[in-house]
Amino acid sequence: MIKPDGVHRQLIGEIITRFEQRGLKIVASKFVHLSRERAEEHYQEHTQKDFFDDLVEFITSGPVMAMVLEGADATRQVRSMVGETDPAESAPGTIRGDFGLDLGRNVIHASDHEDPGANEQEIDLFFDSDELIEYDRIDSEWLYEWLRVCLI
Ligand code: D4T
Repeated sequence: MIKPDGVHRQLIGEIITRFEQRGLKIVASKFVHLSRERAEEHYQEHTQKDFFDDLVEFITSGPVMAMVLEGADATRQVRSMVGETDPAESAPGTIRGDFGLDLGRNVIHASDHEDPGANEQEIDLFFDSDELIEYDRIDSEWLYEWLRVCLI
């Protein structure tokens, strides 16, 4: 999910291009202004943290671009492209390392790959099942060795 700072800073195209070029497949996308209720549910693990109110205020302060990306080990691959929570700790080349400076304005959210089921939960929070589109990328056989082996 590209956060309101990423949207206002016109980084949507740049960020989506990175995911597409990596080989990830966009299977759903939605430009949405989150309600307070949905934002609080999304960040419920942080309810007791002192930054919770500011976080909810920020994430509901403007539109976000939510999307579902598919690919081998996609959650882990995306997290590695996103960088650390704090942009100051994020390596150059990562999204937060290239476009962020401040922990509270870290441009993008991605599901936690170390929390099994988090990605499915978040997909359900943002999308109905009929909004996920099934299709094949035309370059799939060049992205996956096993697929090319099957086709030969
Ligand atoms: P999100 O969930 O936004 O992808 O971020 P992370 O998964 O990388 O990190 P997180 O859940 O620990 O934090 C959620 C969100 O809260 C902001 N934040 C975090 C903040 O404003 N102050 C803080 O001290 C922390 C730890 C940044 C990301």
